[in-house]
Amino acid sequence: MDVELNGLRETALKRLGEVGDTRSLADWRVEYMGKKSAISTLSKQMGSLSAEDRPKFGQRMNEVRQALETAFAARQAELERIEQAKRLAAETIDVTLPGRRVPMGAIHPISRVIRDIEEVFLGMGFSIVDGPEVETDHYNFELLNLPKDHPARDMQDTFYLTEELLLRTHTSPMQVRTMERMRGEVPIKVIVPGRVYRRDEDDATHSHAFTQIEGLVVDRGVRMSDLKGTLETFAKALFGPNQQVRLRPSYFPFTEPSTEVDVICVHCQGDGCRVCKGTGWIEILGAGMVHPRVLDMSGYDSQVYSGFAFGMGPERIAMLKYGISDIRLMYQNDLRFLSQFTGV
Ligand code: FA5
Repeated sequence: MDVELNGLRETALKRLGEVGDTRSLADWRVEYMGKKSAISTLSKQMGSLSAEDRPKFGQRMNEVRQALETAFAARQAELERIEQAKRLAAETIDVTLPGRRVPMGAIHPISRVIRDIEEVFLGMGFSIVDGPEVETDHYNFELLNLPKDHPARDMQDTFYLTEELLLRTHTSPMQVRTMERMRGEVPIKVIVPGRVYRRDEDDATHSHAFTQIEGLVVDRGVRMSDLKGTLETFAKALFGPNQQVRLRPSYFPFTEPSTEVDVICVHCQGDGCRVCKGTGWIEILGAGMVHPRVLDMSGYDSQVYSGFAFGMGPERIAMLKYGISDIRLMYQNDLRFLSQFTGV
């Protein structure tokens, strides 16, 4: 039995030396030290030995077991070291290799202009609010002083969904919705960016779906000079410090007085060119003092409160700012056009 034990030990250690990876090492352990290993079988046979030989053999058996355990642990540590070294070598990163270029997207010129405009008004203490694109006739027209038979309804040809529901033709219904939400509280200072829809023929300067940014300020003692000052600050921030604004009388049913607002033509700096049709000025928005009737209908006593409002088209402003000749370019998603705005 002793001889057998020695032979077993030799074979096990020899095979251990041949084991090349940690997975085969696990197999070795099962084969030479597991429940069904030759050592286990031998130990079960110990019962057949004489009482005198049994402890001696038991001791030998433990020595062999111990020797195999130690050899196993050493081999395991060695193999793990080798495998880790191999893994690290395979994962080596060459930090001197040039990087792969990640194609950069560009912010769409309309989004860019909206963000720029939002920045300017946030800086002046305005907050930004949102409103529904599917609107009621009531908010889009009636509460803006445009009853059903009012001729000025023709100024904005409308997509109706039902008799009462429509796609909003402008962001002005948000004037009323904001005042209703504020329930007579002042001051109100908001801008409302959003999509609007009109049955306009698409051409170089018109789209049937476009963007507007509404502005509304309501408080005690708001005057026309506040409107002009606000728009001047805005125009200088957006187009440069030498910019000026010019107010021309106009008509909107929901403001009184009403005005169209021009800035100095950014192409010729006011000298007169093809873009500004020789006038030196370009119109960028409509504005005015909130009509007393609109204030009263929205829960603000027009004897106590006053306000101004304006509505601008970011597409037209983007065209001016970036020299875009046709509004339709901004809706076609042609990469040759869009990629020009990386880094703008
Ligand atoms: C209005 O829509 C008024 N609600 C603006 C307003 C608000 C006046 C508050 C007074 C007080 P208007 O129809 O002019 O006004 O449109 C405003 C801006 O939207 C225009 O200056 C122009 O920049 C833009 N716009 C109008 N129609 C189109 C169109 N079809 N395509 C692209 N932009 C347009």
